[in-house]
Amino acid sequence: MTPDISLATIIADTDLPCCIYNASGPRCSTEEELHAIGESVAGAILSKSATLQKREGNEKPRYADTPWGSINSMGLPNEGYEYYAAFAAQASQYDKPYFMSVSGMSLDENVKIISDLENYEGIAGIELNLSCPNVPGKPQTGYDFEQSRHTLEAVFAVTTKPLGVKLPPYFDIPHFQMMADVLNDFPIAFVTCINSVGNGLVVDPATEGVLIKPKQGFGGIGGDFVKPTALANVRQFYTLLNKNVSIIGCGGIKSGQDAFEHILCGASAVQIGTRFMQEGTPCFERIVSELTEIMQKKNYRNIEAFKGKLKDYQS
Ligand code: RRO
Repeated sequence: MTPDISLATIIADTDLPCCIYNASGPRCSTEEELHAIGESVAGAILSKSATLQKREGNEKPRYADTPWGSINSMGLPNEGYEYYAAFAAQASQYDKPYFMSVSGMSLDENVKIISDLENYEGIAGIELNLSCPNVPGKPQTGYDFEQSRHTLEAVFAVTTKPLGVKLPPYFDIPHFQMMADVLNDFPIAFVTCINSVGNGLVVDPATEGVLIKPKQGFGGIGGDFVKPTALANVRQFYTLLNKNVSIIGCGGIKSGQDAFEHILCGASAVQIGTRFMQEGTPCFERIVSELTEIMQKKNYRNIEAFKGKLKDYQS
């Protein structure tokens, strides 16, 4: 990192040495994978979304790369929340915070997990996933505003830890306002925008078939095509939410320029999903150096210098 340029940020009242880290999902399911993130330049470690019990997830193949990104229908494979809660003790060896993603299969499950996490130290915050698109028969909570409110009432009643939410992408202006109205009634620490664009379909003309096995090939879309949607969601929630809520950008970030755009729209940190899956931990170092170079050229010494400062169209 260039000495006079800092990528440090603060999320959930915790210092991150670098504003770039992993999205929940790729390469963060096992201790080995979480340690690899700890050893990289990523500014935080975030776990795979955890359920009450260990889950195998959907049938394979359940992830595919495409020329523009990825499609997945993993179906929440994970080791169960106790495994990720126990990792907090090991994460303390790194000079960066550890966040846990939680995605219970029901409201009761979320309440049970989140109340039990009170017994663990070393978890800087909980990212409550309101947007898994891939469990057959389970709608995405974030698309049901009343259910989202009900969920937040229940989980905030049982936690003292900083809690943020991972949202699905919204596409209609009134929906941004409706979700912001819900979130602004709670002491939300951060909002991560966006999860994958749910239930896309990728067709292979050679085989005349789909790319992944679960759900007749339908799955969450990540990568290049989701960046404009991710930027729109970051911008909307940056504008609409209470000012003490940090926005974490996720979606289509594979270069320093992509990270720069997310921060301009209002992101205090950015997460890497598809590209981290494809490239592994070296992506963090590369994106850090690309972003640093952009900041150097523009004479920005820290991310506060341009965070949220997106300009309207100027003729
Ligand atoms: O495990 C998954 O299928 C998955 C989850 Br929980 C999520 O939140 N987003 C996604 O694209 N896949």
